[in-house]
Amino acid sequence: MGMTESEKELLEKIEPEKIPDHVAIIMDGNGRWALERGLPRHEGHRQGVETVRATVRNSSELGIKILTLFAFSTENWKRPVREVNYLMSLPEKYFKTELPELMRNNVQVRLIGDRDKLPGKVQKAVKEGSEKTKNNSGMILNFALNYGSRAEIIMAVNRLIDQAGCGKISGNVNEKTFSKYLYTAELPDPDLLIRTSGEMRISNFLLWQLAYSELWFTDVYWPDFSKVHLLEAVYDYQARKRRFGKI
Ligand code: V0D
Repeated sequence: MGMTESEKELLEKIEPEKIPDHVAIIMDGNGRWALERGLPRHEGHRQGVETVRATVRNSSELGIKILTLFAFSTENWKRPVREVNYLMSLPEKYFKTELPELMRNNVQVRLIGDRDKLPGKVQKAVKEGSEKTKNNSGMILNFALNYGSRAEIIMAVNRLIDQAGCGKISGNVNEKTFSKYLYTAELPDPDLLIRTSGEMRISNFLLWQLAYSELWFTDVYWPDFSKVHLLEAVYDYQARKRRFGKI
């Protein structure tokens, strides 16, 4: 594929050996994108899936090792039933069209969040998608579905209490042992968090894991987030690391 001039310029400035290992993204602004165009909200989500496809491809090409996408929060159940139903059709649709490319690009799909409360068809789609890709050794694509960070921390505490109750934990709990009880157990913390659509909040996403992450915000709505924005975020991340290194 051809590159735009701005993509080329950014790529020349990016240091390939210092790509962030783990990038997390809050994909916000599908609804606002649709509203501005006089389209129904689901059109924004449909376009949002296209941006997911492109971002997965671009991240994998750049050498990002883990991409975590916030697809559905525990708060999102409060949206209109019709919208929630539409969103719940997306994982199955995603794998129908994307599985061949995920396999070609050696991408492994995983899920973080409370899967038990998701509709059966979503659980089935996610289970099949992660099983089919489980032996892929390239980028890990982590979808946060029905995810809330405080609930995750409470779940971890309760699992710790259980383990302690049957004598499986000896001594004190430290940060390292605690983090093993989170959904992100075997993953390193994100190096970079991206949030689209102008909101500058964390919104109950990876509260524990983002403790030391660089945060990058853009006004661009998720459906308009493109390769040039990903490159900008990575370039800014590297510039911050360079400045930090000099002190
Ligand atoms: C809507 C923008 C992919 C954010 C992207 C169920 C909100 C498009 C998935 C997906 C959603 C999830 C799991 C999986 C495979 C694909 C997805 C939801 C929403 C909520 F294993 N996009 N996407 N899931 N949107």
